[in-house]
Amino acid sequence: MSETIIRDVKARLVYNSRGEETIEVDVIVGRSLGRAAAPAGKSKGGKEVFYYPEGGVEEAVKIVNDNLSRILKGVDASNIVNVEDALRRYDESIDCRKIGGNTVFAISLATSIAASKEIGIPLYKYLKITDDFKLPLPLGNVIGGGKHAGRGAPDWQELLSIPLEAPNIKLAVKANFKVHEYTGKLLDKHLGGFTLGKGDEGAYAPTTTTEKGLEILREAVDKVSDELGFKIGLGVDVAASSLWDPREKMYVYSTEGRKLTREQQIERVLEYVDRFNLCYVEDPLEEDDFDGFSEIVESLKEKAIVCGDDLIATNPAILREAIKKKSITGLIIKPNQVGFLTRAIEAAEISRRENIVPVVSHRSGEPPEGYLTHLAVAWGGKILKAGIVGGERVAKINELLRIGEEIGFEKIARL
Ligand code: 2PG
Ligand code: MG
Repeated sequence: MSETIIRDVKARLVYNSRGEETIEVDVIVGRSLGRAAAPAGKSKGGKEVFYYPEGGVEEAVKIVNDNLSRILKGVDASNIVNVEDALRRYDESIDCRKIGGNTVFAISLATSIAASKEIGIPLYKYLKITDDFKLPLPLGNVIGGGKHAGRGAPDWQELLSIPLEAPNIKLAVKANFKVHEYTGKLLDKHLGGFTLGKGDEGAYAPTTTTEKGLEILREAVDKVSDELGFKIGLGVDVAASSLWDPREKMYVYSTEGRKLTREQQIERVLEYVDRFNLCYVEDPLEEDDFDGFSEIVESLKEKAIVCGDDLIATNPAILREAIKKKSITGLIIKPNQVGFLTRAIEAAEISRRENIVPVVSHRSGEPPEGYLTHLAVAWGGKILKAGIVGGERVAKINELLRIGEEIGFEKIARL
C-alpha cells in the first residue's frame, strides 16, 4: 500500500470570520493530518453550487462522518482527482446539492494538505499546474461598501489597491498595508466623525459615496507610490449583481439615492476608469449580462482588466462561453463556487491558455488559515485577492512572504 492512502476522515462544525457556521474536515493520509474549513460569500452569485445539503452545516457534517468517511478511507490521495472522483460518484449532481460544495472543498483541501505533508512537499507543489512558480500580486480591499458594509457606505462593494510594479513581494505587501493605513488618515480628515469602522473583509466602511471613496483612495495610492518609488494601481469590485433590480431593470444606488439604467451603468464604469485611472474592474454589470461585459472590454481595450466573478462563478463551461463572447480579460477563481478543486483547476488552466488573467480569491467570510495563497501559486494566479487587514486576511498575505522565502521574493507575477 502506498503511503498516501487516506486513513481517516472526520468533519465538525466551526465558525468563519463573519461568525457563520462552516464545515471543517480532518483527513489523515499516512501519518499526516490535514485540516481545512470552507469559506462563504455574502454577495453570492446565482451560478454558484449549493454550499450545503438541505439541513445545512450540521447535515453536511453528518454525511461526512456517517458515509463519506467510509467511502474515502483507502483511497489513494497521491492525486486529488482520485478523491474527487469518489465524491462525484456519491453526489452526481452538477450543483453539489446532495453533499454541498463547501463539503467537497473542505475534504479536498484537507486531503491535499495531508498528502503534501506526507510526501514532504509544500501544498502549492502538490496542487501545481505549472512549474514556473510566481508570487501573485496582492489585490487588497481598502474601502468597502455594498453588501459587505452597513447602510450609507459606498454602493460599489470594494475599492482596491494593487502594487503593480513592486520589485519584490516584500514591497508589494508593504505597499498595500501602507495604502490601507494612509487611507484611514485621509478618511478621518475628509469625513469628520468617521469611526474607522470596518466591513466584512477588514476594509474601511465609511458613510460616503463610491466617488468620494475613489478620490480618497486615489490620493492614498499616489502618495504611497511616490514614497515607495513604484506604480500602485487602483481597482474596484462593483459586485453589480448586488445593485441590480431585475424587476425594474435598474442598478439601484442606495447611498447615492439614484437608479441607473444598464446604459448609464456602463457609462459610469467607463467614466470612473478614466477619471480614477482604474486598472482592474470586477463585475461591472449584473451576472447575466455577457454582452454588456463585452461592450466594456471593447471600450476599455488594454486600459483595465475586466474581471468576471459572479458572471462565471469559476465554472469552466460558463468560462468558455464568456471567452467566446470576449466578455472578460480576467477571471475570479473561488474554488468553493464550484466545490471541486479539479473544476477550479480546469478554470485556471483555461484562463492561462486563453490569456485571461487568473485572480485567485478569498470570500468575505473566511477561515483563519492561509492555504488560499498556495492555491494561487499552484494555479499560476497572477493576482491574489485576499484583503489587507484582519487576521484571516493577513494569514494569506503572510503566506506570500513565506513562499517568497522558498522561491525568491522577486519572483513576482506581472500582468
Ligand atoms: C467578491 C467576494 C470577495 P463574497 O465579490 O469578490 O471579495 O465577496 O465572498 O461576499 O462573494
Ligand atoms: Mg467579486
